Amino acid sequence: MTTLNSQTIAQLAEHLESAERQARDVTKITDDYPGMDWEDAYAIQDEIRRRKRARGHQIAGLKAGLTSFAKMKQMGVASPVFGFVADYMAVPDGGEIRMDGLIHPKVEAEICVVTKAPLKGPGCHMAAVMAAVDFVLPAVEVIDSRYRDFKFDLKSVVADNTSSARFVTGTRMRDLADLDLRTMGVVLEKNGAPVAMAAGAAVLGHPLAAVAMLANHLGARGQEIPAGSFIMTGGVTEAIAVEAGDHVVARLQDLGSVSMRFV
Ligand code: OOG
Ligand code: MG
Repeated sequence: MTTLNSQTIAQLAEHLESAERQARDVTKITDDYPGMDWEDAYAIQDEIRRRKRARGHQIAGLKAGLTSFAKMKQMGVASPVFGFVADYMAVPDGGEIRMDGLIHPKVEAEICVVTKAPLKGPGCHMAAVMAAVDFVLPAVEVIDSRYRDFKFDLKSVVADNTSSARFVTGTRMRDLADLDLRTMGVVLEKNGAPVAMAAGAAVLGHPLAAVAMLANHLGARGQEIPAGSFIMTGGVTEAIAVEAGDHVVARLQDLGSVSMRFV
């Protein structure tokens, strides 16, 4: 049950999506609607998805966020959130990302999967996810909260589609059976220097646990993860702020590297 009426939900979606499209920050929506609940937050995100589709965009993937202890600590929150990425957010590996379309972007290295079978909760678990993974690939997500100074609470960030802005995927596909996602080392470099590092287990003990959580989250709402979905399991390390001129490389053990330049 949402607490906000559909008109308010539509107006807040317009407010947040316009802030994204115009690359300007706004105050957090819970300042004005302190009583809003999780249903409201996901309803606003759904309305943002509907607006993008109506404008001709495709949904490129699903994401879990705030799944690592580093990220939860950095943002001062205690539970994961779920969102989506759209086609126009995709940047090719080695590509340039224009700062003028963004507010205050940060980068984070992520372990991602593409599925070959649908996943449906409730009751989705690790083994079901393992059976459904087609291949594993690396990515860097560029998050760009629309909220002033990147400060938010969980409901505000869910409504803001979990800060989705850009993403860069690597081009090497690996079989899950050949990898240990828990011990997989991840190093994030900015301008040649390592700025953050961690192992896959930082993400909920195992990155695939984030996929099971996503399936269970969707299942509670009568939805599923369709076969063929690209899923980002969440930043392994804390997110690192970038500015024009920065060159970012993420190196994921056994998955290769992903790079981009901010201009
Ligand atoms: C929310 C999005 C978090 C991740 O991978 O943890 C996220 C934020 O920190 O702005 O995408
Ligand atoms: Mg992320």
